[in-house]
Amino acid sequence: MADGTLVTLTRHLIEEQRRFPESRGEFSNMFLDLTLALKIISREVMKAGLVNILGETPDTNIQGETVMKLDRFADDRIFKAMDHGGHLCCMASEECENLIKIPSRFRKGDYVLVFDPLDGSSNIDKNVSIGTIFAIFKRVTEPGGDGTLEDALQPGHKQVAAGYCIFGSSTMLVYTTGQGVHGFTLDPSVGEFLLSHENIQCPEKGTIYSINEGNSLFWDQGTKDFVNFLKEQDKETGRPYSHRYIGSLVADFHRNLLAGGVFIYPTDFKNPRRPRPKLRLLYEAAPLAFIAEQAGGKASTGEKRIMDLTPTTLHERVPLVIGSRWEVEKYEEFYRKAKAQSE
Ligand code: P6P
Repeated sequence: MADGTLVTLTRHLIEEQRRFPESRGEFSNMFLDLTLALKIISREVMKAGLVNILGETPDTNIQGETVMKLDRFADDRIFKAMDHGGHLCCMASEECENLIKIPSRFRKGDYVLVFDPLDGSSNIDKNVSIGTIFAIFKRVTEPGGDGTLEDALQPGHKQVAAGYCIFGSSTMLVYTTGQGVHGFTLDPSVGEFLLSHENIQCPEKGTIYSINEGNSLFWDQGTKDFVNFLKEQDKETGRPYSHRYIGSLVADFHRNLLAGGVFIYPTDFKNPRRPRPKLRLLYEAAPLAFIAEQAGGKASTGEKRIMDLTPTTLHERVPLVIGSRWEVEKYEEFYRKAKAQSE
């Protein structure tokens, strides 16, 4: 922190818990179990080039993507850290086609964890920043038994917590429980996440846009119009914007959260008969949307608020426009105008 005070994540969770006198500490214990997995994943990611954990497995996941060894490692570490604490009734992972049951020998709890264990797989063996994304819900079915899809398929505004852990020049956990957004940087020498970014605020407006320009032929008209607008010269609105695109959602989102700007992954019309968004609603768009809104930003499909969408399947994909309020609202203007003109 700015004044040099050392605040660990454990201390921060205890302080947060004090806001809820009726709290039994379930959430805090569950969250600390998750951070143990994140520390172990960080250790392996940071030395990945030195041990035989890079490269691909012979498997492909539900998304049809090749499962990288580190993907599988991260998925396995999170499962083993979270399956026995008695806090969860079920889990869902990008790496698993179906809902993940809590082993019958363990107590079923009141929470649901959904996660992308290591997003940015294609960058893993190129030493580019990658990250874990997660969201936590309260179960909606009767307590005690196994969780069901009903417990996992909840709209973003029902999230009780959301966050990501970025494995880059440092390992940083950024999370919200609806009381603002806070960043903790891992000090590997003591194995503690230390508060480094208290109450993160996303700038109202930035000067960066992040999108895969290589797909521009396949964008909808609204996206094309908006990106062309950002490339025009206009001193008053700081245009033309700078283009920054890492191809790792957590890294692109994190930079824009701190510096301001907008990340866009629109629906891809490469096959006009099968328009295809790429990013997943439940464990990518919605958790980051919770963080963006808590930091004063916005997250939209172009016409709908991400946090209002209820997934119909675990791996449902959505178009995502997320970041500073000014840019997201401007994108929505262009998107709606182009859609109206096409109807
Ligand atoms: P493209 C990584 O595979 C990922 O899911 C996100 O992390 C990233 O934002 C996006 O895909 C990159 O996709 O099509 O631009 O390579």
